[in-house]
Amino acid sequence: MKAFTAQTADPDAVVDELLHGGGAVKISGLFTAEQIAEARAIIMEHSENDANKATHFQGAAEADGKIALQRRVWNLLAKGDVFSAMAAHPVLMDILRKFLGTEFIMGSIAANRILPGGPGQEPHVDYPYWDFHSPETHPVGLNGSFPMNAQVSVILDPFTEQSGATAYVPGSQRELRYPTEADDFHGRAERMLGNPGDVALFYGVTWHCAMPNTSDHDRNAVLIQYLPKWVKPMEDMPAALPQSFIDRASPDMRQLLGLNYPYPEVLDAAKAGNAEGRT
Ligand SMILES: O=C(O)CCC(=O)C(=O)O
Ligand SMILES: [Fe+2]
Repeated sequence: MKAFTAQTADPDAVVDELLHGGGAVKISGLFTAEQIAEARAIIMEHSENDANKATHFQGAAEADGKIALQRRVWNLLAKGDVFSAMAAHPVLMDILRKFLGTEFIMGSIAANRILPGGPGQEPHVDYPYWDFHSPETHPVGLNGSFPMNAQVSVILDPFTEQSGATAYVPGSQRELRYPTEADDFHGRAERMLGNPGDVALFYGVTWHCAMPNTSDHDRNAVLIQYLPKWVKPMEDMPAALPQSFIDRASPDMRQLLGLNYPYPEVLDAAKAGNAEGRT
């Protein structure tokens, strides 16, 4: 992964690397050690008591009775203000405005905790392409030439080969499809290695997956999905958050929650008058 810092993460350079380069970059220096420790503690506590949640790309783990070794914590915005600070970090907002359009939204913010012994995931692409194993359910000619997804992983524990750092195939985002046996995903994959506080930012069309955790420690990350304003988000965040959160949300957070773009709307009941057009 090309590596940037909070100071060097030029939006044009990052966007070029996501679309036309490896498909993933590392950015360090965005978060303090205190923020990382707080986020990790909240996730460990929630996932300790509430292990049984919806998850993805874990079919083999479910069949093997190992699904509880990869735990999700959903709806993180409601579980600590530190997660709002992560989602709306100004360096990320600047890059994502270039990549997904100035009015981009957030589709999900969740934790992925892989316990020691956790088996990892199957190689995949992310929402809204995640069911592209059935391409006929998508429009004819759909490809990855413009982005409808960006993924941020905020790394909370050492991401090493042993702990199950995300594997990905650099350059695979240039052709939207699921990898086949002949693509030799595991032979060609590199790893998103990093230290607590680092961010891996990638284009979700890049083939990737969480890998088995053979270390002796938990491997936690905050996974944030960003989308253009008009893609249906994966989590219904406004419905899952208390009204008090929405009432005090910053302008950037309101944008991320999709509140600036009101469709679908009951237009029969909407304010009368011209609502769109250049003049
Ligand atoms: O946690 C990871 O390493 C990757 C998770 C992921 O790709 C997913 O859940 O879609
Ligand atoms: Fe993924």
